[in-house]
Amino acid sequence: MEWWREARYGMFIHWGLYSVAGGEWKGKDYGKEQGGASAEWVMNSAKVPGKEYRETLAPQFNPTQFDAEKWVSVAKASGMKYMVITSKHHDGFCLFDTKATDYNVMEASPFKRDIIKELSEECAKQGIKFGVYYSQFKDWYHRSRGKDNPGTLTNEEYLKLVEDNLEELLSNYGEMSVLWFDTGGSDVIEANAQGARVRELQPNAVICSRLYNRGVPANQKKYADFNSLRDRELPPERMTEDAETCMTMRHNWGYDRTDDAWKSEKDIIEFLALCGARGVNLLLNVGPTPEGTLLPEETERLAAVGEWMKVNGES
Ligand code: JFZ
Repeated sequence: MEWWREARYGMFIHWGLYSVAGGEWKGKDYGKEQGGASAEWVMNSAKVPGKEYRETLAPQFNPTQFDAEKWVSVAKASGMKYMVITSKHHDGFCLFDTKATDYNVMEASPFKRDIIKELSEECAKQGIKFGVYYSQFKDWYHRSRGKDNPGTLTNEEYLKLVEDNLEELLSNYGEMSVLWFDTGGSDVIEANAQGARVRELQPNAVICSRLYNRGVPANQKKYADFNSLRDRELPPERMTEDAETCMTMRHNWGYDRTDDAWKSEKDIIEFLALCGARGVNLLLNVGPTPEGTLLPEETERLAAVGEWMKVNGES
């Protein structure tokens, strides 16, 4: 945990097929729904069958402007010490080279570049710790969502997919520093097995407690609200716990074409300072475009934090 405790501030990246949709499906905007659902949830919100979602979006996923060197440099200049990217979000699409499903960037999209490989190598080069978000429970493509959307795999096959994906992510990309599981729901036996595999293959990786759906203790509702940390009264006995919060720069995590709810530079810096004061790491999210770029609104904010960090951050 040593590096992680010192790291304090990292980059979260939500990127995938949903970025192509940009929060819209058939002209309707799904990215504005408050209280959870946002652009990266469009498949679920618009009830899109897996086949249709894939056939519509995967052929369009061709982010030719993607440049790992640029993204990692921007993170580093902002004072960030680690990076976590969605290797597979709830839509099931894999941004890495996997043999376990053909629903991946190499086989299903024209891009045919292993995004996880390029970013992990660049992070190693620039001295930034690298980790992946992996949606181990929700997978609207491979797993059944009811009889209208049966999914491509049985539940047993799905668990095997997770096992195989973890094996690949933990073996093929050098040091994996974070395994950011999300929205737990798996039974404890599955979750234990997945956690144990991480421990075996990458003993130093930090594992997100959402593997067990423990990210948000029910009796700590204030804890759950990313944007109310400033109002949160942390009981003294929790002050020494390892904790991380994540915040996105506007409403959505994934790229959204119309979301203008940008947080100000001041808000972000204040929030980061507050996290620092309370010993909580901040994973600040960007949602890159389908072309593979960060938005100017994002790079401006990251640069502003970088200026502040030069004076106030620890190196
Ligand atoms: C989850 C995802 O569903 C979402 O798409 C995004 O990846 C986000 C980082 O994580 O959404 C959550 C999960 C938990 C809470 C809020 C959003 N929570 O506990 O308040």
